[in-house]
Amino acid sequence: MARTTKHGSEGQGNRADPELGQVAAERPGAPSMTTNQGVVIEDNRNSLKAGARGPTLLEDFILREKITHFDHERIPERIVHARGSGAHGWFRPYQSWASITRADFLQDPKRKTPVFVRFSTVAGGAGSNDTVRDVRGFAVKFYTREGNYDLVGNNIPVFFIQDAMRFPDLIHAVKPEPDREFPQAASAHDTFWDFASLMPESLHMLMWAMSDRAIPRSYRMMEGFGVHTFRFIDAAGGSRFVKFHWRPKLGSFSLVWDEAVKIAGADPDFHRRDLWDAIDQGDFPAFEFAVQIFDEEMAASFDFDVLDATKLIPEELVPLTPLGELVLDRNPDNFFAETEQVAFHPGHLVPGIDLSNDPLLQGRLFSYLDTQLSRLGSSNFHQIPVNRPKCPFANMQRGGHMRMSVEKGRVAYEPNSLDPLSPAQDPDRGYTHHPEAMESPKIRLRPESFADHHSQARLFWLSQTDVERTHMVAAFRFELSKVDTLAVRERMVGHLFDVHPELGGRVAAALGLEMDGDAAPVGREVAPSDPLSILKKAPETLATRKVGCLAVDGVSAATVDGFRRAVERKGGKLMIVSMKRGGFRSAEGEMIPADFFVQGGPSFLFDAVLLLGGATPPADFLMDAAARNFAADAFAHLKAIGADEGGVALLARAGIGEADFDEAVVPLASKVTPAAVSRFLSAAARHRLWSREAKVNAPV
Ligand code: HDE
Repeated sequence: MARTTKHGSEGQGNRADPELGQVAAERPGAPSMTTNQGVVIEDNRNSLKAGARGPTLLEDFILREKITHFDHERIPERIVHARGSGAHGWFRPYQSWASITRADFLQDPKRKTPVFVRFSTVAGGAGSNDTVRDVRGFAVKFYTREGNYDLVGNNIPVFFIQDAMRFPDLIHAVKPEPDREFPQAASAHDTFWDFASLMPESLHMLMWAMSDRAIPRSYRMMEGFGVHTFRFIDAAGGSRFVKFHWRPKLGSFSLVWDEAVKIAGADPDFHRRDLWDAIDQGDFPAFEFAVQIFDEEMAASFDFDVLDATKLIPEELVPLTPLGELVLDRNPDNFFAETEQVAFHPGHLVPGIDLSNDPLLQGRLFSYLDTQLSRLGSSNFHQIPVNRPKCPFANMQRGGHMRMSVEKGRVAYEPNSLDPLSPAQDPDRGYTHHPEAMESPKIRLRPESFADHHSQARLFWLSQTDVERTHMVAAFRFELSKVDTLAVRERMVGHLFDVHPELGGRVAAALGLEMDGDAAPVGREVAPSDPLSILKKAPETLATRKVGCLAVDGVSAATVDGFRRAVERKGGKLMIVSMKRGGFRSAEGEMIPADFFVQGGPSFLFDAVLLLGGATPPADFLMDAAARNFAADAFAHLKAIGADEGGVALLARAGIGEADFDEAVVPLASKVTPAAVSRFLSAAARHRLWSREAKVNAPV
C-alpha cells in the first residue's frame, strides 16, 4: 500500500512499513533522540538542504555533529593484543589467605570481588581471525576494595624474550612485514623466523607456540599464567615468591590445525562468539586461580633463574595451591566502552602483591601506562567507567584531556593547612614495596643464570604425548614452509636439533632439508612433567560442547529429539543444520527449524556431528559439496560421528567407507537404540579420536 509522509510517497508493496514505529510518539517509554547537547532531533534521516533536490547547508549543525563524531569513532588499536573479547564476572577466594598475603581480595571466602577479563590474540589487528596460531592474552582486572589489581597474563607460562629491550624487535618481526603489510596475524613468514632463529632464548616459547596451546578450542578452555615471578607480602611484611596460574574448570582443549584454518574462514569470530554465547546462555566460564609459592632459598636451589621469563617452575618442584575461583557471568553492554577501552597495566598493584626484578616485567611497568596515553588519549583514562576503581580514590592530580571528575575547593597540593579534609598520605594502609636489599654496579648485562635456552624447551618436548609431538612437528613444518629464505629455515632447524635430535630430525625430514644435528642435545638432563601436556589431563566431558545435527526432509523428529535430550543431559547443546535455513520436514510431518543452512554451518563449528540422511537420502543431499565436506571434515578432524543409513551413504560419497569406521563412528539403525546413543555420547565426550589421525594425515 502506498503511503504519503512528509518525506514523500513510498510504495510499500507487501513489505513491512519501515516508517511504522520509528517516531517517539509511537514508541511508548523510548526516549526522544537528541544531539549531544540534548536538543531533540526532529528528523534523523534527511540533512538540511536548500530545497528537496538542492545542496546541503553548512548550517546543519545536527548533521555536522553526527558526522564529526562518526569520523572520530576509532581510537588507535593496541600495538599488540589488538584483537580481544571481554567479560565481567567475579572472583572469590576459597578461604582466607592472610597467612601468605595481605591482599584484601584474598582474605574473605564470603566476599566476591568484581572483575573484568579480556582475552586476546597477540599478533593480529583488531579485525583479525580468532583461530590463528598465536599466544592468547588472559588479562584480569580485579576491582578490589583497596584499588584495582591487574593480572596481565597469557595462556602460555613463558615468553619469547628475557629482557624488555628486545620486545619492539620481537613484535616488529612477527607483525606484517612493513613493506607489504602481510601476512596478517601470522608468525609463518620470513621476518618472524629470521628473528627467532637468531634468538635462541625464544626456543622454549616457540615449543609452546607450535603446540596445540596456540590454537585453543575456546577462551573458556585454556589455561592462563602470570608468566613472571611476583611476590606475596603478608601483614607482617613477610615476602614469598609466587607464580600465578588460571585453570579452566572445563579442562584445556584445542583445535586441530586444519580445523583452525577452516574456522578462520567460516567464522572469524569463533572465540568471541563462543564466549558471548556461553555467557548469554548461562554457561558461565569458570577458572581456578592457583599459585606456586616458594621462597628465596628455594628459588636459589633451582637450576634456572626465577627472574627469567623464558623458564617455568615444573609442578613437580613446586605444586599448585588453589586460591579461589573466577566466574565470568556478564557480557559487556558495549564493546567499545568496555572491552576496547579497558586499560590493563602490570603496575596496577594492591597492597600484598609485589613485583620481582624480572627484566621483562620491569620493562612492562613502563610500557602499559605509556601506551594508554596514546591509545586512550589522556592521563585521565582511569576515569573511564571500565577502568575506574570501585573503591574511593582521591589525590591532588588535576586537569588533563577529558577530565570527568569535578574536584572542589582551592587546595590542589599537599602538604596543606587550608583544607583539613583533603587527601593525605597514609603510612598505615598505604602500598609498601618489599624492601629488597640492593647493591650492584649499574650495568647492561644479562646474568649467566639466564644462559640455558635448551633444557626447558626439551622438557616441554619430552612431556608431550606422541600425538602432541606430532602436532608440534607439523606446526614447525607449516610455519617454516612459509619461510622463503633457506638459510633461515636451516638455522631454525639447527636449533631444534639442539633441543632434541628427534624434533630436529623430524622437522628437517618434513621440510625436505638434508640436515643432521649432534647426537647430544644441548643443556641439562630433564625429567618430563605431565602437567605440561594438555592431552594427559584432558577430562572426558560434553559440558557446553556443540553437536551439529545435519538432517534432511524425512528424518524422524523423535530421533532428533532423543539425541537433543541425551546431549543436553550431558550439558551439551544440539544444533540443527539443514539443506535450507528454514529447517526440514520430519517424517512425522512437522517443520523442524534449523540453526544453520549447511554452507553456513560446516562441521568444524561443532565438537561432534550427527549425519541424518534418512533411509532414502535425497539426491541433493548426497551430491551437495557442503554436505559432503561436512562429513569429510568431521572425520578428518577426528570427531565423533553418528550416522544413519543416509549418513553412511554421505560418508561414502565423501570417500569414507565402512572399512574406515572406527569406535568414534557410530552407525545408527532406523530405530536408534539407547546403546548407540550412549556410544555416540561417550565418543563425543572424548572430544577427538586421536588414533584416527594416522588414517587421515600422512606421517610427519
Ligand atoms: Fe604485553 N603489552 N608487553 N605482555 N600484554 C600490551 O598494552 C609489552 C608481555 C599482555 O587485553 C600493550 O594496553 C611489553 C608479557 C596482554 O588489553 C603494551 C612487553 C605478557 C596484553 C604491551 C610485554 C604480556 C598486553 C598493548 C615486554 C604475558 C593485552 C596495549 C617487556 C605475561 C591486555 C596495552 C589487554 C598488552 C607491552 C610482554 C601480556 C604495548 C613492552 C610477557 C595480555 O603496553
